[in-house]
Amino acid sequence: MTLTHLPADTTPDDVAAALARDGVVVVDRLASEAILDRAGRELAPFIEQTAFGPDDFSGRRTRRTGGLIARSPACRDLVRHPLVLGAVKQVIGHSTTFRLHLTQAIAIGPGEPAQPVHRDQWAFDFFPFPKGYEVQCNTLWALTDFTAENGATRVMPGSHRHDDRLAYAESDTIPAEMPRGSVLFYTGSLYHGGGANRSSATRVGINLTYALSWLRQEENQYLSVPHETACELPDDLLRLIGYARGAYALGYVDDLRDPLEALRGERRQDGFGRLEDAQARLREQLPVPSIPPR
Ligand SMILES: O=C(O)CCC(=O)C(=O)O
Ligand SMILES: [Fe+2]
Repeated sequence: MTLTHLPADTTPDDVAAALARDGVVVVDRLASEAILDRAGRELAPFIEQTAFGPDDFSGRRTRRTGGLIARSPACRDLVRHPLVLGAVKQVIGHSTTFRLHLTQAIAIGPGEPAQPVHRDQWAFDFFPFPKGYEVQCNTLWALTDFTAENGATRVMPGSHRHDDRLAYAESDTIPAEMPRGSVLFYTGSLYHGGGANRSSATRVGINLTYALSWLRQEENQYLSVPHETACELPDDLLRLIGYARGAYALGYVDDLRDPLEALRGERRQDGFGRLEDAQARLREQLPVPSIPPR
């Protein structure tokens, strides 16, 4: 088992190809020091106030701090990183739209044992999705270096093709070591888990995940982002966090209004239009900016 690392000037195609092959890939040093510093500064007071997890899965020496769209403008940029959105679109763009699934700073403290190995898509009530049908794509941005000693995520490249509900141990996995600013991509079907932190410092990652829009979001964005804050956010970010229909009709408001129209206080009377046109429009609205040439 080896973990593929790609350079920061890689393309969405290469990230998506690695994910199709292995279910996991690291892009090294993608985030600038400036955005990492901003994110660190914005999140620090919230992480400090977060309680440790209540059980072995959440981690009794781990703090999980959410609501990052509301709390951290830097995370609003990370969540829309063009390389990420371009790759995510290829991994789960087989449905009409995808959206943000959760935002979570994961701070694994010294002495934390390894998290049980799992698939993140088990969150969907353990529904047995068909092999190869990806429903979720994750990013975990390294705010500190990730090392085997300090709790780097443990991964099993290729395990996205394994059977469901298998029990693996830490010894079946390898550490996703990466320097600060790198981002670990993995599909919802990859077997993985947080690593044991045998160092004296806390390991911090920012987990931003995306899933098909017809599945329920793990983090409720409508309540995690206060209404007043949502009203100030740009349309593309709002659509990404969930103010868009999940397919032709999912998530509409009262008289067939699109959620974004409702948030903006607009009222159109023409409903959603023809199915094909509506689907094409929803796809076009996906915020997938092109990567400027270097
Ligand atoms: O923090 C990590 O390295 C991964 C955590 C994880 O996999 C989870 O909480 O689902
Ligand atoms: Fe996980």
